[in-house]
Amino acid sequence: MHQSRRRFLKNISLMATAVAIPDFLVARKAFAESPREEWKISGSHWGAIRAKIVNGRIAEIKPFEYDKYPTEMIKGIKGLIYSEARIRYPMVRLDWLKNRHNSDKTRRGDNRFVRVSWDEALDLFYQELERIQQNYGPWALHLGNVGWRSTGQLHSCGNHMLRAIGMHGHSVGTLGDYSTGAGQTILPYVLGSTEVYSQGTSWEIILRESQNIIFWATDPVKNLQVGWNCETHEAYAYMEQLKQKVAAKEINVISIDPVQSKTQNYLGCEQLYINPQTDVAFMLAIAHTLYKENLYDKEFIDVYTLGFEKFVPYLLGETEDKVEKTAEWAEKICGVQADKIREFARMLAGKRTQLIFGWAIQRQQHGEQPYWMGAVLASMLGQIGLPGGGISYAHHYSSIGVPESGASMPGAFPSNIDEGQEPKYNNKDYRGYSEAIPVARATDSLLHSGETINYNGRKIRYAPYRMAVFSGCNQWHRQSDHNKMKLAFRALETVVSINYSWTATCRFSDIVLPACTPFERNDIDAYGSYSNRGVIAMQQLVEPLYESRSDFEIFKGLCRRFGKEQEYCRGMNEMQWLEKLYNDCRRENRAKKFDMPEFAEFWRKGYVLFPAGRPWVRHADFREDPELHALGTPSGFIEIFSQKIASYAYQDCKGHPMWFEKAERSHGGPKSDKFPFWLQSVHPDKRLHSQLCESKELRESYSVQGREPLYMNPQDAQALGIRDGDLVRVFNDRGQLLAGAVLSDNFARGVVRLQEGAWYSPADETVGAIDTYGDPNTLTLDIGSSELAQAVCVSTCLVKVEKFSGTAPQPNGFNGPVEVAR
Ligand SMILES: Nc1nc2c(c(=O)[nH]1)N[C@H]1C(S)=C(S)[C@@H](COP(=O)(O)OP(=O)(O)OC[C@H]3O[C@@H](n4cnc5c(=O)[nH]c(N)nc54)[C@H](O)[C@@H]3O)O[C@H]1N2
Ligand SMILES: Nc1nc2c(c(=O)[nH]1)N[C@H]1C(S)=C(S)[C@@H](COP(=O)(O)OP(=O)(O)OC[C@H]3O[C@@H](n4cnc5c(=O)[nH]c(N)nc54)[C@H](O)[C@@H]3O)O[C@H]1N2
Ligand SMILES: [Mo]
Repeated sequence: MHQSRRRFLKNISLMATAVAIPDFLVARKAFAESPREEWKISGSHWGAIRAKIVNGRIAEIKPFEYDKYPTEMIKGIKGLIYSEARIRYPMVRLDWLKNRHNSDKTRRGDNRFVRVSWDEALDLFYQELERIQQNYGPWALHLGNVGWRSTGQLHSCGNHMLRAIGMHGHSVGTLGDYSTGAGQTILPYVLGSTEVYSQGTSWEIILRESQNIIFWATDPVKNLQVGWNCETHEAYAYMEQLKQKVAAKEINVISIDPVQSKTQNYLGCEQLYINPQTDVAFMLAIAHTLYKENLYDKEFIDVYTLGFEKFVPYLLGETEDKVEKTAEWAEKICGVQADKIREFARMLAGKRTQLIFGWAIQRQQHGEQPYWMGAVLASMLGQIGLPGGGISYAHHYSSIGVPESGASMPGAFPSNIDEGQEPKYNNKDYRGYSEAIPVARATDSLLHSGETINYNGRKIRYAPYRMAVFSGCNQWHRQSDHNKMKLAFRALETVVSINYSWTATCRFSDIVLPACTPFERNDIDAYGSYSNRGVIAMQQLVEPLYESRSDFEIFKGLCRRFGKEQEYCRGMNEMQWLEKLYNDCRRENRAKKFDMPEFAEFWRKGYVLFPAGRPWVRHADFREDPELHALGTPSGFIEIFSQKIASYAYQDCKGHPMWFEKAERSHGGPKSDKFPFWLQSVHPDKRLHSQLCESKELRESYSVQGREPLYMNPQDAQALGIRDGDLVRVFNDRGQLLAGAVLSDNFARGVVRLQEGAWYSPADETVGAIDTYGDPNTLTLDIGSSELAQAVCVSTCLVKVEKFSGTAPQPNGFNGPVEVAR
């Protein structure tokens, strides 16, 4: 038994390749009516594109002509559509098909699946929903939080899952998100809004007025490549101007980062190296200097903020910890010399300074603190609400900083059930369990069912959910600590995944349904997530491949099984929905004097563009009149001290920002003697998370020996006998993976990088199995940021690195399932 199983596992990748069908055989109706050659337009997170279709197949993709700064990622689109990893048919895990919810859960992830018909697959899915609602109730079903589903307002796949399943019954939902969980929880207490998803001061104004721009843990040149809606890339025009101003020494730009980022290299600006996870210590010392040297803006503190006097004693070492937060104190933690800290503080205070934070810095333990302390620093500098001054938390995201046109954007397919309607099962009895869990605590909820945790001023009681449905996300990429997940998933009786690619999430599911890609359906989208630059048509480029269907069709089929198909789609098909969404938008815009042609004309042309909006300064209204434009905080002012947070009496997030030591921290911090490297898992340069990783052509442009690159410092590598291009094993107490070494001076000693979204490819389904491709979440720590936000802590992660010797297992993540007979 054991022997044959070993052999079976060894052959997984070979077998999967053997059943692959050449893709020219599968484009259904490819040669039917379509003309031999035509150009179509579509949109994506990576921008708008023009595609040349020849005989029903995509021959060429080029950027939309309006996009002056297209991303290289569009080179991956063809490879994504025609990838080996495409889900071809509905598939059911072998043992689950035999034994249903009593299956052997330890085998989940062994990748053995049986092909079934659409009818059988949807029947099974539906029967499971019935079983859960009838035998248990809403607490037993969990809908995985929707992630970076493809663009397109009609087919936005999460909405389809939420509406269809919501018509059947209630379930356990999620709170917050992976991106900004700590930031979006703390900032409403401090600045009165989440800030992270708000429009920011226009770049035009920043470029004109700022004397200092501090890029704090942010890499906009890398991260502006993608947008939540169809991306315009307009912000790059300002990056280009900024580069010129750096060269002409007109603006002083400094990047505070342990790594020389793509942005820093592009702008040719200065780097201020800081030890990872230590920014708060550095900030406290800056505040200490400003205070001691009388460089802070007392009037601003007086008029616009609350609680400074409760914060100062902490700064001066007059509270419990008795530690004065001097530059000398901070130097030992953050690695920036004391003199340099003081000099930096003076420089900030003397000029018009714009602080611009990224998000990775709050994806760490106590990730609430750097954002809160950033707001305190900005308050002490007194420039919040001034043109080119103050603080921003999002200028690296979706072209924030490009002014809004003011036009309305098309609405979306509804995610909720229609008013006046009821689900088939309207049971709302959660038996005392919470109706929603903080998104990053999904694994803990399974491992610690029934336990109660603190969260943002209330209690969460983990539901022992038994069934999970994932669509528009890749849970086995985004969630930390995959070995912990392997154990937790054993508590699940049934897991359903809907996707177009055979991700690790599909591999660890029981029922897998093949959606089509956004390029195989018709849709419309906003052009520009914040600029509202226009409306873009997403014309179907090719027919759905294999047996894939749009999420709309899939969930229509599910609703048919409980008599709610008509209610679900309101009796409209794809093109009728598009026309409705477009016409609703056109009507709103007519009232605002924005011209839009009739639908037919729009569809033919493929886009509408609106004129640029007016430049704008964030928080200017609050500065002008703090009473009339009070912030959304309890007091209406910037809260340096929060009575509300203090009243929660949490140990890891108190009444004002503080320095807290981390569970693991490099450069002399806890556990660094055992695991000497800080692993950062930033967002990938040539992917959107795990999307496009399946695109072979694009992947081969950055992978090393077929593995994800591990970036590291050349001296560190030399000390370990590692050369550029070597295979390395990266590991800690939580897991192990293979990666390919890339040596670069951009990385300080003690710092290594694996980009998030590398496809999780465990050698087998057992706990501890080596990841053959290099997903950092094989190694990351799965704890909550604090009792306040309970957000992800992916940046709190130490590892050890060694040169790999021996025979390396082949990367096995990209070949789809191993198809077996029933
Ligand atoms: N270590 C580490 N981990 C991280 C992060 C980090 O910085 N470090 N970042 C976190 C952050 S900020 C985020 S936002 C998350 C991202 O996590 P996710 O949003 O889960 O990541 P994606 O890879 O974009 O997954 C989207 C999935 O949806 C599928 N999909 C796309 N379009 C459709 C569709 O039309 N229909 C269906 N059914 N499926 C579709 C794609 O194929 C893909 O598998 O990762 C988090 N994880
Ligand atoms: N190309 C590309 N762009 C993207 C995405 C993508 O997948 N690919 N995803 C989008 C999404 S969903 C999100 S959430 C955003 C993510 O946006 P962010 O979270 O801001 O981006 P990251 O690239 O993870 O990290 C930004 C910088 O933070 C630095 N950093 C990390 N830890 C620390 C620290 O402790 N101190 C300091 N000072 N610096 C630190 C890193 O070295 C890196 O240069 O990006 C969006 N844009
Ligand atoms: Mo994100």
